[in-house]
Amino acid sequence: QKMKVAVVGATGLVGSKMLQVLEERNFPVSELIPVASEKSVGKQVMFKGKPYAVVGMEAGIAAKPALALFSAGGSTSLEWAPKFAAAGIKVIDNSSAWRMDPTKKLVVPEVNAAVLTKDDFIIANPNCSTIQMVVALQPLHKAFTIKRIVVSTYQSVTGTGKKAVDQLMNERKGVQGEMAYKYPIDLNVIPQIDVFLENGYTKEEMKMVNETKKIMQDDNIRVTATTVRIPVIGGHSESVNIEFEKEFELPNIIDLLNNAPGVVVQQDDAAQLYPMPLWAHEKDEVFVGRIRRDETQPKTLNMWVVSDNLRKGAATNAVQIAEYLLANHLL
Ligand code: 2RA
Repeated sequence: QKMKVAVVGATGLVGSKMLQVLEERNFPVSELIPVASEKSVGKQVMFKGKPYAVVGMEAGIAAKPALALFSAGGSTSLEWAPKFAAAGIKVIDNSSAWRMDPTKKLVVPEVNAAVLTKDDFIIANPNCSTIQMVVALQPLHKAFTIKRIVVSTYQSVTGTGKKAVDQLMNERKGVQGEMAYKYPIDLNVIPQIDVFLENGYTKEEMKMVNETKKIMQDDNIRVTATTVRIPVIGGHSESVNIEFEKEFELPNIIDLLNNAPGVVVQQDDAAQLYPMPLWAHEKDEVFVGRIRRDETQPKTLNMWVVSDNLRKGAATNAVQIAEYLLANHLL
């Protein structure tokens, strides 16, 4: 049955990607309610070939959608997600506001959709760099029990938003425009994503540490992360080193990944085949390659994981959660 769906933050990079994915996956939308901050009210967004006027938060609630997909920042979500939920509207939120709240579910459908119940009215979409990693790790954790993860990321500027893409494109053209970052990003890498914390890690790094344990439902998994911004737009890449409790055989690892939901293995050294953002852009899968034993210690594996951070890292994962709710009569 079709339903009214609100997209809160409809004019942002993730918001517009959610519109695109809702349309591509033919989610049963009877009417779209694009919601944004006052400054965007009145703007128009296109959905299924029809223009829709952007409305404010109150009007978004008054329209009584069944579902609201949020990508409007943490403070807006903290203030408005509870108001949408109180009106009986199911919220799937892309911000970090609710992810580590013990009363809220943090969901990657391929990993832990089963935690969802009819009582969940604010559901958190994990951080993009966490989503792609746990999709690849889940089948391996089930088979060999992960002890420790060392991950370094190479993250697309689209993760920051439109201003960062504009900064990169301006720099490539030799144009001085508004800066999204403290430093130039073209011909550079910036080893800082989000703010620094007391322990010397950034918020982005601690998101990977904490969210991974919650999604995979195993506090024994030790994670250490270094997250880096690079001048790329197609998606996030990650170098992942995993130490398991149990010994593995490489062909078994590759077989498990080949059969894992949402994963595509790209592994053929002779053909120089491996995942790249160039190929992952605008796709929904998590691409895994460079799969090889860490020869410095037993029960340890290296692999390379690439995915489009605006899609599986955000919009597609959120819509897949909505599809799961619908299929299981939770919406
Ligand atoms: C980033 N993962 O890439 C964060 C938020 N999208 O900036």
